[in-house]
Amino acid sequence: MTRMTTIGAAQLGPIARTEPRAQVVRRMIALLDRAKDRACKLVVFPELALTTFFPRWFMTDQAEVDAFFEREMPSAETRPLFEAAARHGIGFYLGYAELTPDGRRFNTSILVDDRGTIVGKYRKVHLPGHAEHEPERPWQHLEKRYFEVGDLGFPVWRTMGAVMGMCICNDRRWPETFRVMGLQGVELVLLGYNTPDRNTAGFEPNHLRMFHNDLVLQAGAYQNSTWVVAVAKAGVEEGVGMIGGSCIVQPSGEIVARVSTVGDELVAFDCDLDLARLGKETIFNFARHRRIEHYGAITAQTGATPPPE
Ligand code: CDV
Repeated sequence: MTRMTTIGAAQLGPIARTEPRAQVVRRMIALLDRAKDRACKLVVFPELALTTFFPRWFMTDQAEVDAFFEREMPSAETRPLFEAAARHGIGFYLGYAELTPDGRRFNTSILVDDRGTIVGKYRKVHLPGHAEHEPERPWQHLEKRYFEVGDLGFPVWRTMGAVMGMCICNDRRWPETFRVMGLQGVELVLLGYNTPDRNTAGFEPNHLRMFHNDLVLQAGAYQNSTWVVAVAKAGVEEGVGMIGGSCIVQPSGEIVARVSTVGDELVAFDCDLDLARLGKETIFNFARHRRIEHYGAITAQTGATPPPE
C-alpha cells in the first residue's frame, strides 16, 4: 500500500503595502477552494504571506513596523482561513510575522492540521540581509533588524500521515537545515519564500536566482531523501521583482510540479510519501554511512578558517 497524499503549492502574487489582510485571506481561501477541487490534503502558502514583504523598507517608527506583525494566531482576520481549511479537511503551512506577548519578533511559520489545529511552529533561523539602513541598495533587506533569530530549532512533527518539517526562505540555502530534519526522519519539508529576482549586494546574472533556488531545493530533497514543497510570493511587489518558481520536489531530487505564472496559482501533485524510503534505506542510510567523527567543525565553528598562507 502506498502512502499517497495530494499536496498543493499555493503561490501568491504581489501583495501591495496597503492591501488589507482580509483581502489577502480572501485570495488564500480562493486557492484553498481550488485545492479542494484538486483533492489536496495539505496546502503550502509563502513566507510572510499575510502582508507585503515589509523588510524591504527602513522604518524607525516601531508602531509602523508592528503593523505588519500578528499578535495572535488565528486572529479575527485570519480565522476565516482556518475555518475554510478545516471545512475542506485541508491542512496548511502559513508564514507570518509573529509578535509574542512578551514583545519578541520572529519570522514564523505554522503547520495547521486538517481539523484546523496548530500542530507545529517554526521560527526562521537563517535571517539574511542587514540590520542598518544601506542607502546604496535600491531596496533594503532588513530581516536582521526586524526579527530575532528563531529559538525553536528545526523540529519535525508526525501529523496527517507523514513526518513533516518546516523552514523559511533563506534557510533552504543551508544544508544544515535539511540535514537536521533529515536526522529526525523527515519525509516532507514545507517552506515559503520571498526572493527578489536580483542580487542587490553585488553583481550576479539574474538567471542565477532561479538556478540557486532549484539547486538547493533539489539538493536538500535528494541528500535527505525527502519531499520538498517550496512556495513563493511572486511577481512585481512594490516595484521589486520576486522570482516565483514555486515547485514540488520528490525525494530523488527531481522537480515534479511547477507553477507557470508569477501570480496567485495553485499546483497540486500526488505525492507518494513512501518514495522517501529508498534513499533513506540505501545511499542516504544515515545510521550506516554517516561519519560524525569527521563532522565536528559543522557545530564547532561558524566562519571558515583556511590554513595559514
Ligand atoms: N526572504 C529571504 O530570506 N530572502 C533571501 C534573499 C534576500 C536572498 C533568500 O534567501 O531568498
